[in-house]
Amino acid sequence: MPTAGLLLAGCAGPQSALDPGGDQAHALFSLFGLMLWVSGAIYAVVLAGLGWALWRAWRRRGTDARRDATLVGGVDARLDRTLPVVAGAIVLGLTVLITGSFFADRALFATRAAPALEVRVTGHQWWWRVQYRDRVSDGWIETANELHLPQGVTVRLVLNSADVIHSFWVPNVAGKLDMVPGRTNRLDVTARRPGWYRGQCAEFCGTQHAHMAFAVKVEPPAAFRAWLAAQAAPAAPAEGRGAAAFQATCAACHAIRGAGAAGRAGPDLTHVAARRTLAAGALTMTRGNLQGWIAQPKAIKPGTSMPAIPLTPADADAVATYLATLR
Ligand code: HEC
Ligand SMILES: [Cu+2]
Repeated sequence: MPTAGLLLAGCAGPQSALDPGGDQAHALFSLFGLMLWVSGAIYAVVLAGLGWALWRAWRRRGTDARRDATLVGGVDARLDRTLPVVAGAIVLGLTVLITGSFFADRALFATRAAPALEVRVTGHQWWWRVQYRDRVSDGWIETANELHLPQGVTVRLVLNSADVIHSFWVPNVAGKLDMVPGRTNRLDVTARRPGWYRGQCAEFCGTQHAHMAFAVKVEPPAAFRAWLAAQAAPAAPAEGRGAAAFQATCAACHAIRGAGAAGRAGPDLTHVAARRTLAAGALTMTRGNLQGWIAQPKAIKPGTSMPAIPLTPADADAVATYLATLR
């Protein structure tokens, strides 16, 4: 069965609704299974009926021409008998599907109490602003393009858009939900299986839509708390050539908490080097890719709102070195 194995291999992986790692994804996966079996059974019955009719016609070819001719105009008594069976089968099939979809929907919106953790995710062309509610300060801890979820905890994602319609989708964890400008949508997710997953904008939002992804990490609550505490901490005080060049040319758009940079037009860079990917999943996070991105963002994401900033080679090098220390 190597072929079947190969085909099924496409179902697993970090971005697959057929490899559920959370409660909501499980509910959708079960519904998918139910629909597949019911439709598969209907398909098999219809094909069998067709085969049977063709076989009968073939067996009787030429013998019963007169009787068949009367059938064309009139209604055969047998049709009267089969019609209720067919109608009953359709009603039964639809009832099973509607019931399944009703319970899947209930499972998706099962949380009644406000979940323990609230995370704001805002879609931008073409990146994600991610903010965790800080219960100590009642403020928000900001990061970008990466979402961490504590395993087994229900998290409420509060979804918004800053420009056009985007859609939030981490297939292994939950179904997708649109992010609509001027409207707040809520998605409760309960991730169960630790690991790295991939989220993706699921609504065409402009030229770089395909480069609007994000990394998702599901981890045990203790590891999650440690990560969040690290994100909440400010960066080390900025000094040196790289930090100075950053202040002069990048701070208008980017924030680095603790280093006096508070721009809001682009992603928060306080702990940028701790992220797994760069520029919303377009590149892996390495010092070399940081430098490449800063030198020519539009070569990597044509149309991106991050401009190419003419820096001297020494400054470009120093800025990349500085950003790579922001862990
Ligand atoms: C006009 C505003 C603007 C300026 C100035 C600007 N950026 Fe950006 N930057 C952005 C935007 C917007 C993005 C998101 C782009 C995307 O992913 O499509 C971004 C993305 C980034 C990222 C990727 C962040 C991540 O989460 O992956 C880095 C790193 C970065 N910029 C560094 C810099 C540096 C260094 C400078 C100065 C040399 C700079 N930027 C100047 C707007 C700006
Ligand atoms: Cu999009």
